[in-house]
Amino acid sequence: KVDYEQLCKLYDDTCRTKNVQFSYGTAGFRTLAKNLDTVMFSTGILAVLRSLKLQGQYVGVMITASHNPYQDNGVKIVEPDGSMLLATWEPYAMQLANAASFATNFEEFRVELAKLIEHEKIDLNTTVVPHIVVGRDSRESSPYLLRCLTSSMASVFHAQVLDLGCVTTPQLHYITDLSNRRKLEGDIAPVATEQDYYSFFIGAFNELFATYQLEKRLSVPKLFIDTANGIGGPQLKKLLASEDWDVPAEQVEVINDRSDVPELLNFECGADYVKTNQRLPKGLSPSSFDSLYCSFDGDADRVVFYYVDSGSKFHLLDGDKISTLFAKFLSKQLELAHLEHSLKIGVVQTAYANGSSTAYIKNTLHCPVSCTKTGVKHLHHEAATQYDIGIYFEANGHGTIIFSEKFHRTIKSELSKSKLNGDTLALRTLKCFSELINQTVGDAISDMLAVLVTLAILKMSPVDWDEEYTDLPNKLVKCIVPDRSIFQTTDQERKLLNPVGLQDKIDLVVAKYPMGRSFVRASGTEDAVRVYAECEDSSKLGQFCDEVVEHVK
Ligand code: NG1
Ligand code: ZN
Repeated sequence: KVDYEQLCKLYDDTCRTKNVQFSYGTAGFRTLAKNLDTVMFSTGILAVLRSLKLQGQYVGVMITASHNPYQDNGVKIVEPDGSMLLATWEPYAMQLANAASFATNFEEFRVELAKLIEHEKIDLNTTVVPHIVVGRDSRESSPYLLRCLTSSMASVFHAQVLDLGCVTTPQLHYITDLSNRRKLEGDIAPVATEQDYYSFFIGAFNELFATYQLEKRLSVPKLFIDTANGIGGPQLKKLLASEDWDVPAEQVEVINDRSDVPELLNFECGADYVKTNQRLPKGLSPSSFDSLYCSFDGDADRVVFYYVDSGSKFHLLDGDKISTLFAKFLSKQLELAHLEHSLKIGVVQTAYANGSSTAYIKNTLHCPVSCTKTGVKHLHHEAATQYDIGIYFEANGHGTIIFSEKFHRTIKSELSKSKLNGDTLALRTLKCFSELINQTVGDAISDMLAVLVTLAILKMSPVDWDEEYTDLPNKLVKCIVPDRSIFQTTDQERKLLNPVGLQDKIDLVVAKYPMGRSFVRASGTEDAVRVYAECEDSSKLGQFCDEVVEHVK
């Protein structure tokens, strides 16, 4: 029985931010932390309703604002299988937050809540116990926001709440999924832990080295990992401290790991900074030219790699480079296992992928490529529905690989035939590799391990990796306009429908530049329009981009 008296009290105590319009975007709710109390309160209730709707399965809730500055925070809901909140529930999240924000008293809020419960036919008088998993990144505001989020869960809705404390976003996704799988299998103590996460991924990593009888060393003398002074730092260190992790300690150095100093979060470091500015983060000077570097973002769901050549030139190995490396490696394994005709491998990109990467995948790797709209959920869906091995990455480093049910069935059955020939090595590689990947969501730690092991097996240096293809010079700029909602697109955001006539003008500009490509779309996360341009000649790129921007303004 729901205790509405208690809910009223919590509503009055918690919802201090009033008359602010909230929207649940691609990254959930995200704004200044001091304005999030009301949203946390309503999101906590929504997560419980989602769990009730799904017969009490674990629903995840993550408190994070990823690569945003330290003053921000945010929250998003995760489905029982570790994927993002079902699209049809996003409007509910918004309605409930705005109901709490604009209601003049609890009764008004309760009316809106009742409508939602009625609409989704949720039975609050059930014996089903809702289960919730919560996690937060390292932000200073998170413990308070966590209380706003969870206060009603047990006291009003009798939910069981598993608090993971500080974890990365992908850990929360992974643990939510694993807890449900165990619950489904009838495990009496289904709750998965952080420790499960470390042991599974290290296990798969070690097994791949063992499969190839490789000495357990990275293929580069040293790897520097910039953790953006976020939660990736302490979590990565737990992995490195684990008993089973036996890469020589001197090969790995974690930098920008001051998650205990709030203001340093994402400040002049991290994946977003490195990708946007195409330069080394704070705290790194190019000491050795044969080192490999990588940067996570603040909640460790993105990673980009880079190195510095002997002429001190910075080279970025971004999401496109990561997906092409995986595509090269996994296509080869499929061929070696003679499965290239029975299992379909493909790469999913957005319009922001460099044109050279797309050409390389099609023409050199002979692998299918799809393009979707920006936003991980679009890429994830395409990868999961179109391919048996669906590799997807946004250029900014967010991505993963999804292996289909058919993939697992096929590998298992082929392995059971236990042919003692060359196929077995490829089959074991494919199996272990699928276990090294966090298939619920892009994961900096898991993606990093997968890159390291791939480089080691292929005996590739960062330079070899980079030289597979050369990026076209490219530029991404933000343009502030009076109303970004008028910018409507088609063809996976590659063409504008509105404002009428603008696309024709852009096409005329593009035609002037060899290998030119440019597109314009409204950002989903910022009040701005983004203009992307790439062309063959780097000395003309600035002018090219400016010309498009002039038409947009
Ligand atoms: P918007 O603001 O819609 O361009 C940005 C990133 C996306 C994605 C989302 C979610 C670019 C150009 N856009 O989206 O790739 O990561 O944020 O955080 O990097
Ligand atoms: Zn992130």
